[in-house]
Amino acid sequence: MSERWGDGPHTALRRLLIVGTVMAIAPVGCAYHGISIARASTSFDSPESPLFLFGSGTLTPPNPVSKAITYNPDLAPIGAAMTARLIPSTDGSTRAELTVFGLLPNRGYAAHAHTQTCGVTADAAGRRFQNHLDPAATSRAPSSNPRYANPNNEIWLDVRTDDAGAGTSSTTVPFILTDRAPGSIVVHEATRTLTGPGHAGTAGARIACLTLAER
Ligand SMILES: [Cu+2]
Repeated sequence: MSERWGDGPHTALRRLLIVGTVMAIAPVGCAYHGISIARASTSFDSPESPLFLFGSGTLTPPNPVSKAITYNPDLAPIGAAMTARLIPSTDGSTRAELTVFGLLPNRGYAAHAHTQTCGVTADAAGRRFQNHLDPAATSRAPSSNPRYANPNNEIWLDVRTDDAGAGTSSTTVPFILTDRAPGSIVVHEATRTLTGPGHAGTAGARIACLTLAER
C-alpha cells in the first residue's frame, strides 16, 4: 500500500518527462522532412501562414508568358480551359479542385500538382510536388515509390470529362502549404495515375500545364 503511494508521483513524473522529451524532439523530426512544422506548432504569430493557390486560363501553344499551355493539341486542344484552387483548412489539410472545359469528351486525364510553373517545354514544371520528399528521387528518376508517390503525399487531381469535354475533380490532402508550394497543375496523357511500385505517380507524357500563383 505504502509502495503504491510512494511510486505514484515518481511514475507520473517519469511519464511527464518522457512526454516532454518526445514533444521537444518531434518538431525537429518534422523539420527534417519538410514543411509540416507549422501545422504541429500552429500559432497566430507564426510567420508561415498557409498558402491559398489559384490558377485559371485557356490553353495556348507553348510561349514564355502563357499561364495555360498545351503541349499536345490533339489531346488538350488550344482554347480548352482549366481552373484550379488549393485551399488550406484550419484542420491542417488542403482541399484541391480542378475544373476543365474543352478537353476530349468521355476521357480520363491524369493530373497532379508539380513543383515549378509552366514553361515553353513540358519539363519546365519540374517534378511532382511532394509533402515529404522522396530521398531516392532525382530529376532524371522521379519518385516512383508508393510510400512517397501517393495521393496523400502528393496532390493528384485525375479528372474524367463528360460528353462535352468538361470535368471536375477534387482531393483533400493531410498537409498545408507554407514554405514550399506547387507551381502548376500538369495534365498527362494517361487516363489515370499509376500506383504500383516502380511506377507510382507516373502517367505518361505531359500534355498540358496550368500555372498556380499565391492568392
Ligand atoms: Cu504529373
